[in-house]
Amino acid sequence: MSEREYDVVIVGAGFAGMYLLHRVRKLGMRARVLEAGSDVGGTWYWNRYPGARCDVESMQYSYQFDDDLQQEWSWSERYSPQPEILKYAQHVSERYDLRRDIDFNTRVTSAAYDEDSARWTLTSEDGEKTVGHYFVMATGCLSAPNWPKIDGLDSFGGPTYHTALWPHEKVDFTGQRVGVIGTGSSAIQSIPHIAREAKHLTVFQRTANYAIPAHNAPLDPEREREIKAHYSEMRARAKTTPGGLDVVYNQDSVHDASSKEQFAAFEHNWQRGGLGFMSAFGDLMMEQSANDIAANFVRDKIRATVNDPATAETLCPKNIIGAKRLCVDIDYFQTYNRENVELIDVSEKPIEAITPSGIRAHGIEHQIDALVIATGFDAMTGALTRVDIRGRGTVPLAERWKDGPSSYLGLAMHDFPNLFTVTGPGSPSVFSNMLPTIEQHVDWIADCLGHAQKNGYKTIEADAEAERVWWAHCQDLGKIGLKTVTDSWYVGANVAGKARVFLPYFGGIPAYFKKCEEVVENGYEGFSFG
Ligand code: NA7
Repeated sequence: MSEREYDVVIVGAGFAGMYLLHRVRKLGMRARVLEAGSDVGGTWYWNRYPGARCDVESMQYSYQFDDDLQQEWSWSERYSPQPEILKYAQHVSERYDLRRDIDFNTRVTSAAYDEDSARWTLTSEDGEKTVGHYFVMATGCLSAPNWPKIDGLDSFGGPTYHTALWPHEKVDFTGQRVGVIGTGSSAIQSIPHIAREAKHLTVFQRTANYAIPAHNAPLDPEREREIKAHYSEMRARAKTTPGGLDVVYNQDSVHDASSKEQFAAFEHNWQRGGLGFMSAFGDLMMEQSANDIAANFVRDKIRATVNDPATAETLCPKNIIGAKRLCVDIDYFQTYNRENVELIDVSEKPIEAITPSGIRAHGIEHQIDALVIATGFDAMTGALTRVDIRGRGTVPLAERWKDGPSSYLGLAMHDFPNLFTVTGPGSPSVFSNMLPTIEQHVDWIADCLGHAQKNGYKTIEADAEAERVWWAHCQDLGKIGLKTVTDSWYVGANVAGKARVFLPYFGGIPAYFKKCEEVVENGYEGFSFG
């Protein structure tokens, strides 16, 4: 076993880890990235299920730190598919020669802080130790797969695929009877593809989901030229919106519009497609009666698409629209018009068991040859708590967070000196266009390391009081409006036994970015340097 020492050790070679490596190199620091996968790409490396693609338009879901990079890269579609985003990540790693500082196939299992040397020692699965003065978890918000607790899951005789751990080679469902558990974004993207191949597809739905059409298409070269000619303006506009997307948000109340105007606004957003649907009015997430109008519009669209009225009703979500992350679909609801697709509602009675040859629900065993688990992630905290991280004292992070996490700005925690989290709980992260938000966090962390380097500091740590106040603020923001009314992974409700706590920051990108800037302007307010 070798002991390797670096200025910065980064866990994860997704978009966050790659950019951070690039930034800290520029500070003249020695850095090492430890990555569980065999290549770069993070979420786009693991989520290879059929139909996987970004739900943010690719011209916006891309790096902006280097204008040459954003000018030279061309996306082929409005919403790029996973293989193309992975190719982009690989291109970036080559363009900036990143791979030479990345250890692949290296899953970190523990990290311990030594107060005397002010250093972290990370241990990977094979026992190798890596020491870093600074330690950054760039492990993503949606990266720890969530397996459902269903009796007999291990007894299934055929192949089982989790959407977040999809094989690298093509999975061919031709002629097979396939069962899909879950109807979140991953299922909604993959179901139309699986249905086209499979002999029979049975979908087990616990909660119906809202999906807005992507209206995906090849990227119009004229539009690409236009965006590239004014790229920085578009990026700047996006930073003025709550979700960091270049979408015009109407602040008016839906109640001030006539029925005709309401319909026109929703129809406009429906035809444009994508995540910006809720930008039609300003109060859709604030009160139930406003939300109902948007929800009914989408339910009517589902009823108009799905031929069988009973299936259409089962597919109509009953909960608040927007409280769970909206899905962006391509032919999802249309898929239920196929003869070979069957929908089983398990909302009232859960799936009873998985057997060696099928899935049993409502006393009926549905025979399948292949099982697809599309049950999502232990979001925002799972990737952090699954590593045994011990800061000052011996209490592991997972233990400390058993009643819910806490963090200062989603960037750092008291008692964990020299540790940073990229897009950690308490930051806008999943409420925003992730790539620009990742860049903002990485820039902040790299600038902070540069500040410590310039001033000869050895330790950086969030103050307990600053963390307490910030976290309380995040929880207060979560109580505004309808965001936390529905069970969702935003509040940890999708993982059995997970504390119900509002995980992201809900104050919007402009307020968050401003706060991060003010912290720096005020001499890194809320942080102590040693
Ligand atoms: P999601 O959105 O968490 O969806 C998981 C789905 O799996 C959801 O429909 C769950 O129902 C369902 N689920 C979970 N456990 C069970 C059991 N035991 N039985 C039946 N159904 C179950 O994960 P995705 O991977 O689709 O998407 C995650 C994010 O990635 C997405 O928001 C995008 O931002 C990208 P539930 O709703 O919990 O009742």
